[in-house]
Amino acid sequence: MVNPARREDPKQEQLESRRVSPRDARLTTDQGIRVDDTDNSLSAGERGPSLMDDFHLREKITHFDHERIPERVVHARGAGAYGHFRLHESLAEYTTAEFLCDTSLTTPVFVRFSTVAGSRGSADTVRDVRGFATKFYTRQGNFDLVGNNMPVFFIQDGIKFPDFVHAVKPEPPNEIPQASSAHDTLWDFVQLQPETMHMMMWLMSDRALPRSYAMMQGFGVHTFRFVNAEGRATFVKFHWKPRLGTHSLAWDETQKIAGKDPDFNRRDLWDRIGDGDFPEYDLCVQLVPVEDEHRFDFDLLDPTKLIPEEDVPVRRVGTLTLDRNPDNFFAETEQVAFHLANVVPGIDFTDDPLLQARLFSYLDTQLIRLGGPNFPQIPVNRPVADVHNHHRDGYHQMDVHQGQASYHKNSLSGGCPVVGGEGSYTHFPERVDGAKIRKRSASFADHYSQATLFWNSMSDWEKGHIVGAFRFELGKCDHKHVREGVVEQLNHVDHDLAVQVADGVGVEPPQAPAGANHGRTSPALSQENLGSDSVQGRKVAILAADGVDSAAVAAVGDALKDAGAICEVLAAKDGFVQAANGGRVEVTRAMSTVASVLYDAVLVPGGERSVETLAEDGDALHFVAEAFVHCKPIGALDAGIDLLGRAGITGVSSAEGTVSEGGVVTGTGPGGDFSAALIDAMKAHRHWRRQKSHVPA
Ligand code: HDE
Repeated sequence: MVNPARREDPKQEQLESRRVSPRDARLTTDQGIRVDDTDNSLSAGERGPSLMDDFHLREKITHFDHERIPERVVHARGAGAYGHFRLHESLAEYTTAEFLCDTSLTTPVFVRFSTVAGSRGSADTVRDVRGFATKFYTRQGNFDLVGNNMPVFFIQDGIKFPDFVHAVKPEPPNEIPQASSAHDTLWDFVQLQPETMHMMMWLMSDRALPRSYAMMQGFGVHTFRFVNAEGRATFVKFHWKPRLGTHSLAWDETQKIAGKDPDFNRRDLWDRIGDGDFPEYDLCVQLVPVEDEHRFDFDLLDPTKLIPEEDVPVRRVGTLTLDRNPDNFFAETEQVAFHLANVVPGIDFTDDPLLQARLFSYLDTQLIRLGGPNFPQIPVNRPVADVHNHHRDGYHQMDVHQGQASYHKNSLSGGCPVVGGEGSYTHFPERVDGAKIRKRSASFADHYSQATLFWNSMSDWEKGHIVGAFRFELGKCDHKHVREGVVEQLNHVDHDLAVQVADGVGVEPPQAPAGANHGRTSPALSQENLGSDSVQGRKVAILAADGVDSAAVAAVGDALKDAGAICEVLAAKDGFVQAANGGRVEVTRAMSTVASVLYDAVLVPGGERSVETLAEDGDALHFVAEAFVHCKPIGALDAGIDLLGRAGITGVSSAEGTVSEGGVVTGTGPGGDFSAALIDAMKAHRHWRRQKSHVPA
């Protein structure tokens, strides 16, 4: 479904000529010859051997044999969508990039979200960094912003990337564990490479467990350089801020979803776009004048550091809207080729050594993955800007280049294509001087201050989740010296953190802090401060059985839908349930096909017979109890309140009217109050302070 508000989209127009529909078509070979039978091979007699004459059989099998291409060495698992970017505030003062200067322009984009460590078929909800790669099809050529959902990285220098990736990937002897950092090699790497500590804090936080790609921030990570029309440079960090707020899943929940619906995030993105609930993000920039390059207590070129938003404000300059699902996963999402070096005039690089190595890697990797140098001609990768040069031939050349001359300078093609002129890319003439050395800059030496800043900025519940994550991951490490080494590193971040982790993983807690905690915080880092006022796209399960109060289902359901939530009625069987008033309530899904972990909130409507039936049903009891343990909003009306007690949830109010406490909303009668209170509880997304509960689920 395309956003009807979009009038024209040059990228979609370009793709249209490449789209192939089977409608009204006849089955043919690749040569266009109509096929009379595709179910039986040509053979010599009914039980005789197959014949080489069967060109259709040979072609069909051969193509099948060659269907696979190598998966991405990292970020193999992903999901993509098209959309558009609208600029609200011109940045012409800082950059000549037209799509960031002209507020009348709408720029088509393709975005691919991904996990990093797992294989193509791995589950979506693993603890991992998420890729957030955006290809802007600008009129000046493609600009790729190949970012992540965390603002820093594990290493400072690209030469360590193969080491890091080998450590985090499944271990060589048995290829275990899949898509998980909870194993010895990763933590061995970490304990010996303290520059990882800041990123490990992010990875152990809830940022590694996004509820939805639509509820996740994005970051360009490196410091880039804007260059304006006068040639003046400004350092820039790119951010994406989701309109729906930044929300996460519970760790226990992510593990269960990995079994119940391994495509959870991919499906969520697909469904949102299909339903017209388009994910939106604000593009934001942090701008640092070149004169201020050395004013920070860290190096701007160090990708393990962020610029606290309290120090340099984040300016919202435009909005990205994802509004079209791809037609074909392989053709588009798998074949899309991002490259950090795809920049347009006005955007340039810096000497960040991680960035520099990436400038090499992305082109190189596409050559093996996509099989040759013509991958920019694959429809999803093609710019909307004209492409003319003297690159020729190679595997899968799609263009038919005319003319005698494929060299510059030429007179035989009239000197064309002409080099230079207005709008040409000019590299920033940075002055460089230095001896060839292999040495990390002293300005990159502090590995702990920002890890401490992150820890200090967390709310109590976030700290609890981080400690739990470290205990889980280290608890999976067989080597005690690896656990000890990590605890020692954590002691440089924060003593209390190190002690708590040590306590959980059988390691002697450090006696004294390795250094004093600087006590600084950055409130912008805490998810406590990153909510939104919207329940758009949140999924609510309504539990029902025969005898359910259909008026309550309708009234609360309508209020939730009006607020943008999605309601699904779940019952023991598909079809419908009989309502208390004799009518019918349609069942969306049988409870056995889903689970509470696939929903954001639960509603138990009244109706005594319905509640009695649910109370006898282990699936229903578990559903409610588990939602409670995962700190989800729960609404219960009239007799429905009893089900909470039967599920082991104690201390629930049975007072008249609507009562909302810690995300549990009870009501007698489905008045407007109840729906409003439930929606309010849902805005908080999760009631994490509830986590000390002893409900067994
Ligand atoms: Fe990547 N990275 N990376 N990376 N990266 C790839 O390119 C690499 C880094 C990121 O959806 C690969 O086409 C090196 C940082 C994303 O298709 C590969 C280094 C950040 C994606 C590669 C880094 C990223 C990739 C694998 C250290 C966040 C998925 C397949 C020098 C700012 C793009 C491919 C997509 C993919 C190399 C570090 C983000 C091998 C060598 C830092 C989102 O080229």
